[in-house]
Amino acid sequence: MEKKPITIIGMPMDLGQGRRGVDMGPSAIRYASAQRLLEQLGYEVEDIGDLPVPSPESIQIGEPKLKYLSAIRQVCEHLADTVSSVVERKRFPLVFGGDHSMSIGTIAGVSRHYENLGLIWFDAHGDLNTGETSPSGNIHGMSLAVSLGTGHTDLVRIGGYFPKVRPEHTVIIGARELDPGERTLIKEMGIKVFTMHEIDRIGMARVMEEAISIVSRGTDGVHLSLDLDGLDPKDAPGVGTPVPGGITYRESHLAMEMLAEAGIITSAEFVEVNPILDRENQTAKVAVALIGSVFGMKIL
Ligand code: HAR
Ligand code: MN
Ligand code: MN
Ligand code: MN
Repeated sequence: MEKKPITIIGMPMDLGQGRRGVDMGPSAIRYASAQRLLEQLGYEVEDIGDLPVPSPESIQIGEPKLKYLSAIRQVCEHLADTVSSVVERKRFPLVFGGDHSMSIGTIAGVSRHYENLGLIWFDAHGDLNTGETSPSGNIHGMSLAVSLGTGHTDLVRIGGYFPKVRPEHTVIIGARELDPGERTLIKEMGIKVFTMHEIDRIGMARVMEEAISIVSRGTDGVHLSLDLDGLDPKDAPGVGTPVPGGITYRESHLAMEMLAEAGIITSAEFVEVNPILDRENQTAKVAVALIGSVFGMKIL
């Protein structure tokens, strides 16, 4: 990857799910020395701080099928504009979360600069629910559907256009917990999903070769949205919705190293780090190690 200057944005979003603490994710990732590592790798790095997010106690939850819809729309619009201005300044946007509902904003900000954005969704979950299919009403379980143009119009239209990405340019890696409505949407849209089954069966190296070829075909940029719960909870315990049987530390490193070698990633976000549920900041440290790999860190 060329050494494009990097802009770090913190998104202390916790309105998209029910567990407190994920708003401290950006601080935890910073505390694990993300910026220093990137500078050691030779990048020019600026950190523009955290965007404001209202605390859940200070606002109304609203409609139970789409909790905190109005506040999430507002903060995602703000994130979209912030990310967009980073891209305009010819810098690489690197966003620290925060729960995965924030991706609606990140992707809205990035996608307006590309004809066809590729998307890698690294996650235990599909995040392909809508208000109708969600078992929880938590918008962090809807953000991929919204980015593909499916869901509540207030979310789908963030940034003033939709869809942000097409299903044929999207891959999900690490899925192992999908709701019935998400399975239906995957079939209807024809989204390529590398579940844990495929990772076990053909190995992460082949999964990544195929994933890279799908997201680079006919695209002019690729966004990496990495939910730390894609990893096994043994390696990344500090997440709100852990699911056993996940991607190992080593497999996740290989995936990031292969993305670095391919040189295709043009923006990235690392989400769902919850330091309250973590052990000695282990999950943020894993996030920073993966950030190192995706920006070209090598053992030798
Ligand atoms: N699928 C469930 C729901 O919609 C759980 C989603 C949990 N999501 C995340 N993001 N942690 O991947 O509520
Ligand atoms: Mn997610
Ligand atoms: Mn576009
Ligand atoms: Mn998840």
